[in-house]
Amino acid sequence: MKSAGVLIVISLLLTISAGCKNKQVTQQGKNPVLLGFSQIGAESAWRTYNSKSIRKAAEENGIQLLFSNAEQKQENQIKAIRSFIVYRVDVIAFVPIVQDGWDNVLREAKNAHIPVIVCDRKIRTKDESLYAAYIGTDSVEEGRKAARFLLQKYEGAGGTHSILELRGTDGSSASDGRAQGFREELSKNKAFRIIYSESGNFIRSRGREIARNILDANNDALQIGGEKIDIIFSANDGMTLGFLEELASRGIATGNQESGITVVTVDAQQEAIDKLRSGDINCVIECEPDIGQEVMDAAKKLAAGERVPRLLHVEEEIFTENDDLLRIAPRNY
Ligand code: GYE
Repeated sequence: MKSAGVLIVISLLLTISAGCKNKQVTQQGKNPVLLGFSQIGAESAWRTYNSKSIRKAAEENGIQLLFSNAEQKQENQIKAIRSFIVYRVDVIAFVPIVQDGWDNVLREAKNAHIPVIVCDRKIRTKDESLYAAYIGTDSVEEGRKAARFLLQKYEGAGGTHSILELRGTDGSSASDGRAQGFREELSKNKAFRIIYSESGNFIRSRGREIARNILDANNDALQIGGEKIDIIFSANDGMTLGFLEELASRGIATGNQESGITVVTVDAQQEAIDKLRSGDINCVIECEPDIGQEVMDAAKKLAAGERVPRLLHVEEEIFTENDDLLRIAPRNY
């Protein structure tokens, strides 16, 4: 009688947990951690590799992943997070496409006692209790690194240096942070002036389009209002590569080629490193897309009710024309 009662309770518990979460039960009979992940989309090679990293790490860590692609729309991300809450996942992780506008949905997650990991891009909120941890890059520092490279390169050069900036998605911490850090550090030398800035949304074809429009309007010269551009600072490699394609098609030199325009770019995908090696790009600021393992570590701890560090900035390098470029390990994307 006693054992029958226990059996009923056990099977009831199994039904409830299966009904609530539809979880696969592992061979050991333990429920795997169920992680809802809302990705922005696939705007760049960086992003595609970032998604790969998340999927791979989930698999390697035995984490059941609900992966949702928002196709560049915040409203889709909010919907995805709501469905994760309804599904009663153990942990929610998401890459916020922009910094603002998350409070309501994150409060819903908090009320449902589901911990949230903010990945890759940061959010802006007055209520820090709405998420457990941030894991990813330090975009402001990336912008500072780009500026520091220029301050050094042009030290004692005399004259003024005009800059064209390609921004990523406006309102995102990745783009706004880089722009902020860049200006902050660059303001130390008044010889630098940003004379043109446009958003290409982190998309390669948009980078090319921006170059095409400027060159078409200026008789194939990279100039704005009659003023020649000396430096290009681009918030990601995708836009840089698109922009450089257009310049090359019109015979305009960049990098350390004869009278080349200086190019500084962020991400460090293989194609950008190749262009650094061939001398078409002067400086590449690394941004690490491979954060899957860190996210899974945090998800497992949070699901177990443990605490995790609030802020994890991944380590990132800077590669310049002055380095021994052979030492750069092959990139994964
Ligand atoms: O630099 C860019 C991507 O959020 C840091 O987004 C990320 C940026 C990355 O699409 O290529």
